[in-house]
Amino acid sequence: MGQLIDGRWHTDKAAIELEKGRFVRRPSQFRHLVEQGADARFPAAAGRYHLYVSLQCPWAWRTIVYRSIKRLQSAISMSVAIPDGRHEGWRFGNWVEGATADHVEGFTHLYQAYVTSQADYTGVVSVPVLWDKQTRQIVNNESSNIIRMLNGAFDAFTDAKEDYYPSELRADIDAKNHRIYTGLNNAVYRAGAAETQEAYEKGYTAIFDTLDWAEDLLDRSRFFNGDRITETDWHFAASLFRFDPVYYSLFRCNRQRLADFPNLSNYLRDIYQRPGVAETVNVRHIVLGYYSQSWNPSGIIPLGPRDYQEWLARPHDRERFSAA
Ligand SMILES: N[C@@H](CCC(=O)N[C@@H](CS)C(=O)NCC(=O)O)C(=O)O
Repeated sequence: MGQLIDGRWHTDKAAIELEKGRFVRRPSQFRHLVEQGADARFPAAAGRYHLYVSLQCPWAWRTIVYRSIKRLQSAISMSVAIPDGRHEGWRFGNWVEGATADHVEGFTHLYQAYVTSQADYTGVVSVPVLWDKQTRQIVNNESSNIIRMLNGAFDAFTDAKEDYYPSELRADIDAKNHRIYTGLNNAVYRAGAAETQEAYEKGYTAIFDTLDWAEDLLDRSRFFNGDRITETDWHFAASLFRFDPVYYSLFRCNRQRLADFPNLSNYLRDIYQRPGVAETVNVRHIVLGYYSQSWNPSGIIPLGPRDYQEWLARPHDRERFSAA
């Protein structure tokens, strides 16, 4: 993984997100908001915005799944990056099934979007990116912001108006999101990218404490915040879908598989089987994308797991709770 320094791409495996062997995520730098109302700097509109994503990436997946469940595919276009080693950063093209060329700007590399937005940009070139086609700039490259916009700002352009961040649950959602971010979403990288035993063990312990907590909570409730699916569930599911295919093995999160947790297994199937979700989960891109990076020096790509998506499609027991 390289980076941009003053708008120029550097291929070296600069340890930009490592400090003394610990993985430290850098904050996203583009944080504008798309809002309703014609006088907004970035007004919600159909056909104006574009998503640059990867099917591998759990952060990008949040935005992919929101675009799908909110049925915004015709309002917001999308380019899917190649899941490869990223010596040149994320690239676009259609030589891997499921990836796409960039039909909007014709970018071959994601860093072109960053440099077009800010000529002297320095930092990580990450997906997801929400791009404004009209002013040709990045609106926002922080998934937690982007899904809040997709949740509400584009409601005039869809008939799928379900609110995943309802005002009465916001305090609960924010608190659980924080726990899930530190104990799972980001902790898997703390385990997987660690360069010291101690840093790895801290990540591993946080992960399994969080999964044990979730397994217990989901024994009493269909979703994290009751019978209604909320943003927290989308944050959580992003990591769960990647757990057995990648985190268990490549990131050494191997106390047990996700499949060994009965509630988490059934919960994940419940989410996978909701309309609009299955088509956003591409296990081949997940395996290819993680295993082709420097975390796996041999570059050998595992063939498994076998029948993972069939496993996700099996019947679940979550209807023992009320409403979906
Ligand atoms: N805070 C960002 C994190 C996004 C992120 O870390 N994306 C990774 C992929 S999973 C990335 O694109 N890293 C740069 C690279 O791999 O070249 C968000 O949630 O949107």
